[in-house]
Amino acid sequence: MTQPTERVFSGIQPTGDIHIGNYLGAIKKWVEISERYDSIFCIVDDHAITVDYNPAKLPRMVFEAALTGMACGLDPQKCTLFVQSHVPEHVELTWLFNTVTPLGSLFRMTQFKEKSRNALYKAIAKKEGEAQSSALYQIKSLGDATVKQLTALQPDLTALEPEGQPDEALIARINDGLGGLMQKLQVGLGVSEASAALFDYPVLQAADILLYKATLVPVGEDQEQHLELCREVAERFNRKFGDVFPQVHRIPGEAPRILGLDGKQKMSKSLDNHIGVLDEPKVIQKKLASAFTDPQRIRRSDPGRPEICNIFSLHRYFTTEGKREELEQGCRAGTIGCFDCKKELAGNIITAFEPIRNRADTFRQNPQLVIDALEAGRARSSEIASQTIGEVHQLLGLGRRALGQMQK
Ligand code: AQP
Repeated sequence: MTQPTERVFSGIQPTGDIHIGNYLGAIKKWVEISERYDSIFCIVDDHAITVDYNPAKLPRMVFEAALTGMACGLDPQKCTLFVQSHVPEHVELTWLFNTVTPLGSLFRMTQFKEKSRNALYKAIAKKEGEAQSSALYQIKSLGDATVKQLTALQPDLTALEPEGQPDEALIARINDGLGGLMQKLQVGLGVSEASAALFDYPVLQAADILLYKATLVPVGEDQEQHLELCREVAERFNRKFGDVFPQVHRIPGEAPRILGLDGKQKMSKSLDNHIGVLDEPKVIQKKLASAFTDPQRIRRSDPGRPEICNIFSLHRYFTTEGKREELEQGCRAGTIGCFDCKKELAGNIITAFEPIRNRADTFRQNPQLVIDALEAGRARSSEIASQTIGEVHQLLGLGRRALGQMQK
């Protein structure tokens, strides 16, 4: 490792199979960057429990995420790899950061809106018969109540005279009314099913990064908004308590955003729309066979539009330029069908991930290699984390040392 000047931090959630979006958007860059910088990578299990999950399965998922990362090329000799919940300072710093994080900034986070919307839909879809109707009825009445609330607020808004004396009771009523409405309008109904932890997710993410005073964060494009919040938290903290935390910068991965096989949402572990980096060849072929392509192309002879086809866009990462040109021309002319295009892609993905699958098999036969790497990673991260928390406690007047130094 060359002498590091800046530190890198990034994480991945143990929420399912690590897929080609995670690999091309983040992990491939992690492997490359750990050759040049002091790099810390984390399996973020505290993040994973912000949505519905199975506690009995979580340890296995944490292990699988670490194993997959190592199979992808994360070398414990060149980087620090550990599990978030093994270093409790992440949660502690989150709480402290909560005190400088404006609620308004959190309400703007699109990932919260998306995930709470998904949670709402999942919760409704899981119910059956009367229970489902009652859930839908609840949504309807919540919507109706919101509209009524809006109407009821009108007289108070009319009564408010910007030039006159502030009326405490009137302002309190407007505040309560607008607060409730804005929450519904900004976040949507999904908020009723989402956890407070999901809402606070970006603050935990800021704590993850800043605990190690990392400046470089290799993550996918989807995380840019969370990094903006991280910068805001660092700035607000520094302004209030002292210059402790650096500014962070995103390092883009090879692919900004890989779309799922449904062609609609981003590829995600928790949505059934991904190809796992450890998927067996047969599984890859099967998943691609039913993947979404250009909807206007019904017969093989129909001229295709590669520019709007998600399968064609994936070729960019797995297929040589010459072959891509051939596929593009054939697709436009209607001489190459989606079946052939998918078959080529499946073959190339299978070949690209073969060494990763083989390394994963080796780690599976020697699981202690993974456990030992995580333990070494925990020891190193804990050391840095406790130093940062000590510094923060001192500034905030918290902890035993601060009490020992209290002013008379
Ligand atoms: N589709 C994607 N394209 C490019 N990059 C992606 N990343 C995730 N999906 C894509 C990047 O992978 C890293 C790890 O992601 P994460 O596990 O922290 O959370 P996520 O972004 O929520 O990933 P998933 O797969 O969508 O997980 P679930 O389903 O649990 O929410 C991040 O750097 C992310 O940018």
